[in-house]
Amino acid sequence: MTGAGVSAESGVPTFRDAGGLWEGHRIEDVGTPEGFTRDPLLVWRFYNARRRNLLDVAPNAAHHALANLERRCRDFALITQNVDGLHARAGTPNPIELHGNIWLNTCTGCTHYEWADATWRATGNPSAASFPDDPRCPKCAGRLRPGVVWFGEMLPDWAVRRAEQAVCRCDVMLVIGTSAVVYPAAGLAHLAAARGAFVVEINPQRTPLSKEADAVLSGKAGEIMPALLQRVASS
Ligand code: BJW
Ligand code: ZN
Repeated sequence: MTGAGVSAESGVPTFRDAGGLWEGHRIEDVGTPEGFTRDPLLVWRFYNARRRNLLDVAPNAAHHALANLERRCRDFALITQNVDGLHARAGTPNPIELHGNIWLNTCTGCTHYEWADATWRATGNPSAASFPDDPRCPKCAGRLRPGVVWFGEMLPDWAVRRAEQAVCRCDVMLVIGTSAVVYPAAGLAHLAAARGAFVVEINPQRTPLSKEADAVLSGKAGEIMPALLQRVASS
């Protein structure tokens, strides 16, 4: 399971480190449904600025190592709290995205959803991407919102179910680059430990999970994951 730290070496800010995404913003304003109802334009500007920054970043050695590890394992699941889509871009075929995907727009009035970066996907040209603030649904003219999960919202049911199933049957769980404070995602590592899995934390900082983890590899994901992959490949 990964968190924002796995994308840090790609140049994507984390949330809670210095210079993080929440800095300069109140979480209640840009990370809750109430904030969106109060000031949708502010929220759209926050997310569209993040989308524009993401156009210039690429998956790093940790994303690639995880995609490679999956190809070598009989049974492997990639659970991520990240919304940036970098695991899929690195070749992970079916990441379980617990907190949604920043490239999705979903309608607040009907069931319509669409990829915000459709032009970029179709043309491969980042400068062809345009992200209007406060876009409208083509089907019902309702307000679109970013397809992410905010505080106080339920995670997608199917994603939680897939994640729990994977965690319950796993022998080893790697917990990479997350502060392990946001639930229910953080609870998955505790569930794995309770079910007897060997839990490995990979993070330059200690977290509330560190005490419970069977091993703590203290360092950057982009350095530790390729080294770990090399050990697996040569064993
Ligand atoms: C590196 C590195 C490098 C740096 N290499 N590492 C049970 C107990 C307590 C509270 C709750 C609970 N159950 C629910 C709650 C409430 C709430 C919650 O958890 N609050 C806590 C903060 C107290 N949870 C929710 O509301 C969730 N919904 C829910 O539970 O629904 C049921 C319910 C509803 C109502 C009431 C009660 C229950 C929804 C959570 C949604 C989270 N959404 C966000 C925003 C997503 C959209 C967006 O991107 O804008 O998800 S918040 C933000 O935090 C984002 C992240 O996915 C998430 C986790 O952050 P992450 O990934 O851990 O990042 P950081 O920045 O915190 O940490 C980075 C780490 O990387 C650090 O440790 C660094 O050291 C490390 N690092 N460089 C490796 N190179
Ligand atoms: Zn609609």
